[in-house]
Amino acid sequence: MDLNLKKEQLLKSLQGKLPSETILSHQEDCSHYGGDWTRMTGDPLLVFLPKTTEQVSEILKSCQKIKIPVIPSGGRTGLSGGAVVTSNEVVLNLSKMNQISPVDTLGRTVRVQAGAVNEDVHEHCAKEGLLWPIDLASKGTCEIGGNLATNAGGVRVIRYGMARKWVSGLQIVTMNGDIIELNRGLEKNNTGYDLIQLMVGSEGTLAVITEATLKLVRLPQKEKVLFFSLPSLQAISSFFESARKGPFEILAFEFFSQKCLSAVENKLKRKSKLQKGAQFYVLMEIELGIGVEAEQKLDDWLNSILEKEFVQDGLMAQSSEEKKEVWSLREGITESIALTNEVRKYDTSVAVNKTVEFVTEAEKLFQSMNLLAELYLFGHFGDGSPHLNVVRKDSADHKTFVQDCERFEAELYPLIKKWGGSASSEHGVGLLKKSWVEFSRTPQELSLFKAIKSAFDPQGLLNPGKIFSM
Ligand code: 2HG
Ligand code: ZN
Repeated sequence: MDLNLKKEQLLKSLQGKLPSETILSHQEDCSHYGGDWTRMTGDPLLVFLPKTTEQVSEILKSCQKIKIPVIPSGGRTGLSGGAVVTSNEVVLNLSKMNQISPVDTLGRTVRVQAGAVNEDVHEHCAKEGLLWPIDLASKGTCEIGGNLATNAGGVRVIRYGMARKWVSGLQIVTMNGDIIELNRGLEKNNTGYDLIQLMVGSEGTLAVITEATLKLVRLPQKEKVLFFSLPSLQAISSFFESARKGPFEILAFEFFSQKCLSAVENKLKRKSKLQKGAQFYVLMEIELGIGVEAEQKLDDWLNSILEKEFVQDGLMAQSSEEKKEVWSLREGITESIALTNEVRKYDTSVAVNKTVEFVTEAEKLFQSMNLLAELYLFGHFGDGSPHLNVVRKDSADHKTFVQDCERFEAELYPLIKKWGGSASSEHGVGLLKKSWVEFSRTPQELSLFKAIKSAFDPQGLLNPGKIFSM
């Protein structure tokens, strides 16, 4: 059926069921919702901005009846193209569903709508001394629905794990319009399959998440932010080994190369406060016990560390301003690199104790290929989750850059497989990592994926073509 005809039919079928402000139909309004942070974009047939779960249900029901595919989306900060429109699908954007209920301090949970912004949830819970532990560089824009649909990671995975650990209830709407409550916020419920865990990481291909009950922890009582320069990856590893045994709990252990730091410094027009630079940097955030004794133990540990040859220089942020300053050096990397030139991202993961060997081999591979591109290394060292960003050199045109990246990834993914790693540690598969899923998943797993997809969405209308093709 002709697209315009389908559009008319859909609007007719929803007449009287949705307030007019929840529907965008002009191309200029719609195109804003066609893409995400990958810069890939498409033209949506229509965009829906529902305010209630019932409206989501009506939209999905009508789309199923008329056989119109739907792309669910939220803050659209994804880096794998999971929320990108590819063939004039309808966009169902949940950003207007952003209510946050009062915190349940006894149960240590909070119920939120899918469009609640991650940072707003943090601020809301902090007033009760509580924390939803998923903290990522895009926190000011990304939304809880997307955090759960992609099983977001971020900078505190080393301490708390991924998003899937921090949810005890989900409200979902399936493609046929059914509204289903999963697990009702129970801490314990051993009655068969865990459908919440199936939803988390399904990237909007099985159902649309409309509400979530999030599990909370106490806010860390005494956080310290430390920043070090180190001469090599091996040095980071030795340092990490010592930090693991240190008199504190590690909340974040992030690394980045000198190239990344220079890009951020150029963007921020400010230098890091370390006296001595080096090939690599580590940002470590820790939680310290209460009392003078804990401070003394930290000082002793720091003095012993600064004597070791693997640390070039180090500092501890002395105020909340300084903490923010140090964090901005790490959190600003993605945006700063994007300003330098065209970028391809490789969101890799290997076992934590294999990180150095893997990154060293990947770096060697990159150098041996003499590409007209530069490699920026950074990421979540403490989780075995290094981000490899390949950036075009000015001397290469777009076409050469794409060919170079294709040559590189044809060897990088087998390397990831060799190390038993994953083609996507935390950004999801979306469109960009689709052809590499088989390097991390077996044919048996992929055929189960397809069977599960068919059970939820037999006509294949929900976020079609994402993660895998049917
Ligand atoms: C981060 O760790 C994000 O800052 C983005 O996952 C990583 O830009 C990237 O490759
Ligand atoms: Zn990351």
